[in-house]
Amino acid sequence: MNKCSLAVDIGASSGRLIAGYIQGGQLKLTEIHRFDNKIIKKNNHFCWDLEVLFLEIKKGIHQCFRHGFQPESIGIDTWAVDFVLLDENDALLTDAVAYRDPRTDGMMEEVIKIVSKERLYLETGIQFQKFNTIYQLYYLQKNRPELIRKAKSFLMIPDYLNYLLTGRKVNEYTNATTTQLVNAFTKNWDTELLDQLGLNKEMFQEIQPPKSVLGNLREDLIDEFGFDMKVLLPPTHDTGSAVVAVPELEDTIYISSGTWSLIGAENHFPICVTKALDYNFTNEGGFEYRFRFLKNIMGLWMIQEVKRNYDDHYSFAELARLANQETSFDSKINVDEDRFLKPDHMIQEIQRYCEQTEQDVPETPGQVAKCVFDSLAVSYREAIHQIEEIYEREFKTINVIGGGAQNELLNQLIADMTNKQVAAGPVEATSIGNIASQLITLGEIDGLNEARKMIKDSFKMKRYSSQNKLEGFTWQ
Ligand code: LFR
Repeated sequence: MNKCSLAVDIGASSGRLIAGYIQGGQLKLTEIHRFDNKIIKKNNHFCWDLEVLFLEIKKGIHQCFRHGFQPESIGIDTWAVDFVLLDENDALLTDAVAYRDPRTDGMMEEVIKIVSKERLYLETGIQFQKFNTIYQLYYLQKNRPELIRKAKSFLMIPDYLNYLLTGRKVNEYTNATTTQLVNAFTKNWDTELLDQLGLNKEMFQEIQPPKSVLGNLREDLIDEFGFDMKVLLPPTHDTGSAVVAVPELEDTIYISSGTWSLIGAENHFPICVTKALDYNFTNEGGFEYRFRFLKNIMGLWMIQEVKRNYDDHYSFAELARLANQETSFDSKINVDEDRFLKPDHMIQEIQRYCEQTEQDVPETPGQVAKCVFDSLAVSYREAIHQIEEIYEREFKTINVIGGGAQNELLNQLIADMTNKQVAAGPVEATSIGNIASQLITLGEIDGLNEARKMIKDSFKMKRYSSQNKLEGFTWQ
């Protein structure tokens, strides 16, 4: 049996368990298990199915032996902001309501009447997104105050899955920062803010940073799997893990490209200036207390929904190919409007937008896809301008990481629109960052710089520029 560290990486549309290990000075990956993650309707809300997700994690752990691995450690990351509340017997008080649920409509506006936008931003450094945990909790406080009163534990999704694995309850730091309730300077719960909102402080757990050892598996799980392993904390926010795996940060803006496109740079301190607030940039907590200064752009969610609206009749690769043929179609949408967060029908919403803005309405799948890709690239370009304005300098390269790095059409569009070099990869950045963080914790990699060097050495990157255009495009 080979030793490995196991990354559990669950995104909004799929999850995977990946075994990672070092061989000949390089980081190697073996995919153990992959599964779908779907939003379900429960008690009138869009929710995540945590029971199914935990079963899939267990299924993956069982499959390790079949792949010749005995994991030494495991680390979980997922999307951010969502949570569950537990009562005094550690029973669930709430469903895991998904951040795209409209329950938070209007909540941000109410919260900023109590606490000013400036105060919120200056202390937390976090962007204003209507789905942030703070607005979800405020919704509960307003509509189901008894739940907040009864709650003894507030756990974010990876915290809860970690609790199921170990029986230990903590709030991991990188994910906790996305609540907009953590002070960016003390790196702890902003208790003054909790008081102002009247939130029950007791339910928040101790914040623990990545590289913490959470503990061992629960006894019943050791019996079930036939082995024990260490449960470690990587950055449990997927974007936090992904940015650990950005191989080139010098003069580079990264785009973590998945359901969302997260575009930004890494800093050793939060940038909470007025301009950053105006442009709605966030300062999310990262590995070793670095900060991700970035902006959320609607991302591949748009094309995932388009594909779903066509009843999955076209693959992503086909949609990219068809888009590439529509050379003269030129309508663009503002991808960052809330109307695209969870429209009833994405294609119709895009069409309506074009109609309302008096542009040609996309009719064919190629036109719809072209409109989405072009509009995403325009939004990236604008965010890059804003970053350069705030930093008062230019960045040379854009490093696209994550699943979206496989979208060659979009990579080329980014190069063309920005006139910058685009480096694409690694594709499994989130799992790689998760594993690298575990290997640092276990003492097998000597810190973040070493990890990034090893990652650069171990995974191929593909380069794009506006001068050297590709002929055909692929997108797996
Ligand atoms: C990406 C991501 C983003 C976060 C969004 C909602 O998967 O984690 O970083 O803003 O999902 O949680």
